[in-house]
Amino acid sequence: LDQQAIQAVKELLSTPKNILLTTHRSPDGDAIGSSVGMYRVLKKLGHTVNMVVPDPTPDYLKWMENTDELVVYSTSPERVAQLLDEAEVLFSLDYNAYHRMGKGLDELAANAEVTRVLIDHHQQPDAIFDIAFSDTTACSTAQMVYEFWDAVGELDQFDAGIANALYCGIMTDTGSFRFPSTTSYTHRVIADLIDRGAENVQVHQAIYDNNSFTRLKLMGYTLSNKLEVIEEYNVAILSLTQAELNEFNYKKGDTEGFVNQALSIGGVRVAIFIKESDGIVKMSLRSKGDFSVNQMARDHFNGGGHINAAGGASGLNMEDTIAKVRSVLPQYKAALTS
Ligand SMILES: [Mn+2]
Repeated sequence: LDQQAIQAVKELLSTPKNILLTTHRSPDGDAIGSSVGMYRVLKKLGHTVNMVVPDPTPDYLKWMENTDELVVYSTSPERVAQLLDEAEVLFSLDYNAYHRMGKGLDELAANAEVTRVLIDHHQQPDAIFDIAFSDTTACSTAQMVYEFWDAVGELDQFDAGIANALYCGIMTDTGSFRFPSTTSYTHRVIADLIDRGAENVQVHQAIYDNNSFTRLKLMGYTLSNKLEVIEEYNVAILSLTQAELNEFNYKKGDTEGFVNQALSIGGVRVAIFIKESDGIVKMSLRSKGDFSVNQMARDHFNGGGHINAAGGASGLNMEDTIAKVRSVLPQYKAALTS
């Protein structure tokens, strides 16, 4: 991490501050894990701390400490505006541009009179931050939060609640330590988190052995009826309409991981999951090896992310989105079939 930025943050946190922690829309394990990890350390250091999420935390993450204290912008916009008004320091965790928090909250954040601190691993951070920790090689923001407190010299503040939260962030963003971003350093961080109280078995169970019956039925339906492999390009496509989601009593988070099932097919380089939800067609893109779905999402689907994992939205309906995916594949034929 940038030593100058570490010095600046040490100076900033040397007196008690009113701190607001924020993360991206549709928060995942890394977003919530990083928030909870930061929250608990900062509280122990004597700061006034609040956590804001743009929309509700999915149920599968609610076992984490302090998740009942997350203030949800979509249900409590006035409370969030008040917190932003009172805050002296605004942390952006696991996202690097305010528009990732969605409409309304992005403007509130941009207009707040605060010191802006970034801890994030996504590509191309906005230039709005006063103190920025941006590392696109990091497997997760949670790993960067560990690195941050190590550099600040406060790892001794870590307890089981912090260790579990950061363990969850690293585990979920690395697909359980299997994506290329997983390094020996990641494993050293994980080992230290276990030494500091992370309950690795329980965290795995809480995330992966916690399916609802309807989610498994939806997964079965999707894999049986809505999975298509375009062999010419080594691409797999999955799709679900709002009507299909309704039929299976869809709850937020239920389709988490579906795209990885498609990517697990031997020979498939790219998997794309297209989901219609709240009138918007959203996409999750995943790849194996060095094919950049970040680039594909940026080029064609108003999105982005990482080399092997990205998101986007087409602005079209389901049928046209699938047609658009098919129409852009020839541009990538060399990279998809080499
Ligand atoms: Mn992340």
